Amino acid sequence: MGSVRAYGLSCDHRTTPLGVSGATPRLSWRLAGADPVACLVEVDGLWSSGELADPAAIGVRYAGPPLRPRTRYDWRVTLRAADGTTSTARSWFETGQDRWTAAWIAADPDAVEHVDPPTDGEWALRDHGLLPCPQLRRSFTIGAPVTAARLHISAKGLYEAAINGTRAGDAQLAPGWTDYRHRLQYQTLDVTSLLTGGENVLAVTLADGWWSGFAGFDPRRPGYHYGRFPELIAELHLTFADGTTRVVGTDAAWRTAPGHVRHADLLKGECHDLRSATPGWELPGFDDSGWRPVLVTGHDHGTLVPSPDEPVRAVTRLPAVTLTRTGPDSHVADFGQNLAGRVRLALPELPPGTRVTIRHAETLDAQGRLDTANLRTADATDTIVSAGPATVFEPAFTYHGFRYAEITGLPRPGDVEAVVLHSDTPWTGTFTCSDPEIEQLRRNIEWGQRGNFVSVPTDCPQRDERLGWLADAQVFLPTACFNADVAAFFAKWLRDVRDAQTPEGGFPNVAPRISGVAEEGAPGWADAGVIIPWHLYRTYGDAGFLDVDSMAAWVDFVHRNNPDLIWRFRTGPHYADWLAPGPATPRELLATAFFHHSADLTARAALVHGRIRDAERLRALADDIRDAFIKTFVSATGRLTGDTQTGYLLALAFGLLPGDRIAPAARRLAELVEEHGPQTGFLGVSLLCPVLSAHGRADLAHTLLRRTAPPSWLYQVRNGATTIWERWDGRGAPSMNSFNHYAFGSIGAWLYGGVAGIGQAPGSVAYRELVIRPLPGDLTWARAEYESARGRIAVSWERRDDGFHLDVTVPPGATATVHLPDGQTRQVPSGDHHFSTTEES
Ligand code: RAM
Repeated sequence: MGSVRAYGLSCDHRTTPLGVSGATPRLSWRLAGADPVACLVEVDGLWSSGELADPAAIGVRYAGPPLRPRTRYDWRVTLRAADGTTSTARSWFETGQDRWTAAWIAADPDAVEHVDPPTDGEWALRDHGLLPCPQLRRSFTIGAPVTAARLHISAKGLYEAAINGTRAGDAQLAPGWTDYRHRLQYQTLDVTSLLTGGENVLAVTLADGWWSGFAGFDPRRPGYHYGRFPELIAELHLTFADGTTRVVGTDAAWRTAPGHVRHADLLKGECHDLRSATPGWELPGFDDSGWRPVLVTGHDHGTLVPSPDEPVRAVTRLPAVTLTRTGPDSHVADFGQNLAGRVRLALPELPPGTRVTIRHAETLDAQGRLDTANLRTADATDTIVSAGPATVFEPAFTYHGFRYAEITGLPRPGDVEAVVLHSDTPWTGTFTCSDPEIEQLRRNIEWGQRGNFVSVPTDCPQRDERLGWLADAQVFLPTACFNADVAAFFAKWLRDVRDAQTPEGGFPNVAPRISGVAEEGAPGWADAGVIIPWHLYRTYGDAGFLDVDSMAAWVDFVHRNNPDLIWRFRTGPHYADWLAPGPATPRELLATAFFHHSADLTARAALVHGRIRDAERLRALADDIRDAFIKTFVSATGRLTGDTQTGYLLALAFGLLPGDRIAPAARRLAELVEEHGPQTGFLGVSLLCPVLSAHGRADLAHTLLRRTAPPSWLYQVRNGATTIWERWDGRGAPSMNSFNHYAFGSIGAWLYGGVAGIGQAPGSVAYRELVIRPLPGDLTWARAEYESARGRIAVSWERRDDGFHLDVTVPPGATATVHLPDGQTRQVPSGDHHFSTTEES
């Protein structure tokens, strides 16, 4: 008994979003307190859900009359508890633009001159064809009080906008990366407080970004993936006190000139020459008569969509832990943490023209110098040329993956900080335990997530790659979902994945699609187009993640090309079990296991949407694939062709084995693990500990977790890792040896789900039916807290002399089956529960 309360209200998985699109946004909330007995959702003055059939629901789709564009809607959720008390929680969302009128504008790239001749490296990057970043400005006059102002803005490239000299919004690397041929995101910003009476100035700097800069590793094609130069579109919608409105949009009246940002590129780095600055250009009163008119490049608005995710933000800053002199005017800063972001550097007063260079690296060589061999062609070099006065330098349109930075050109650097950038997904999980090395491993995993969730889930943040590889994301997703609320982040990226789906139904290897990467998806990579939506649905309870047509198109594509149900053809570049240190898992076995898994999950997804006929067809297909798998790869005694760890892991995890061969296969897996340690690559690794523990070998899973010899997780920790390495042992050709690649960090989910024991029953979504099964191994205590889609889940256990003690918090509307280490099972309702047992079995 007691009151109940909704909190964490969100619309389409974001808190108070501006720019919601679609006719039926999803409204959701978390629950605290007692179980609700009634629930009502109202969008003020427009729609009431009526009492929901499920009083403990945590989300509902708006189903009222059409929403108007650019309008704020207040909404609330009212809950009643069994004791009759009610509570109401309120939030709002604002709808996006419906009809753009503004023009696309740009600085004419052919009119941009390099005013300074190249010197010894100052413009070294000119060789790459990088041009100065255009500044664009528009002055306008406001005669009456403004009550609301919204800036809708996007760029082909990157933009940073200011109104009257104050930055509009706090997004970095906006508008973010999508396949710009299909979709270009715009942001909507509340800029009411930035406007004044009289003259106002909207000022924007553009950079190449993913649009026309270097991205990925295609050596044949330096940049220009989507276009040749950056362009801007913006509409400032002003509402005046008398109810009238006015739009100031991008048009031919804008003026442009290059400024102090001489080039900016995601991979190459950024150069500021402060001698070329145009002071006051963002403010009223600036004389822009010497600036050029902009080029109007078009009026195409067809690809513009509101941003559905949290932007990349400069989330935190880390001061240099040490600053070591390496030469008369050079120093190496160590930030103590491998991260993605950039260096912010205080510069003293200097002779004008003094050039200061910042290079970045993940590691140092034996002499304490930067080791940049693994960056490949990513120069990751930022340059500042002083105009004289002291200043603070921070690049705006690039980011690097680094722990160390070498600063050259200063006898003594001022304050040096690393600015950490990532998609600002709200953190939801914490895990601590009695082994400090495992805690360090968990921090490394979390930092891997920070460094690689930068607009898209990337493989790595440092070298000339940083692509949205599907398998990396797929295996890491369960970990990511515990660490943070990644619903909006992945809702956005799944659109990139679907944009990249071929007319034949094929999912890609990377999304957004980009030249230089084999387009046809490999087993385990392309299947992420099915696996990820399914896991998001189960985690967040939003069936909107399940695009059954897209998922089924993938399964049917593989089927069409492999009618005998063994996936041999159209396997793309077949990356197999990428970077597995052990014997190779037979490719057809691995591929067919994923074929089955995709068919199986798509059948379930069809059922969720009530598409019974599709579900039955896909279920029958999944069953047939399983039969073919068994016939082709499974011996009568449960041996698999190839006899590899990943083979057994896939077969056991995806339910591919007949009942009588499950135990022998699990035993064989355990033997292989005991004998060799982990031998999996990217596809097998996320399943290792979960599958071992699901088959009675939690002890062995713990042994793996705490193993320190290579290959192992703690080998990395013992060798000073602060993120997860691309290779188990961190050794390999430098061109393929990233120190911030999260795939092997997929063990993170097992810390929450295995060691702490937070799980859900097979048919449960959004943690409605919790299964709490702590696996203590030989740890003495562990604690996990998880802000799930339903509400707070917490598990804390401790071994003491008098036995095993467990505290569990079950969110409202949920139940839990608690498995104690002594073999006992308890069923409990929502609330806080304590269990003690004297012995363990
Ligand atoms: C590598 C990427 C990625 C992996 C693919 C197959 O270059 O770094 O992690 O998924 O190749």
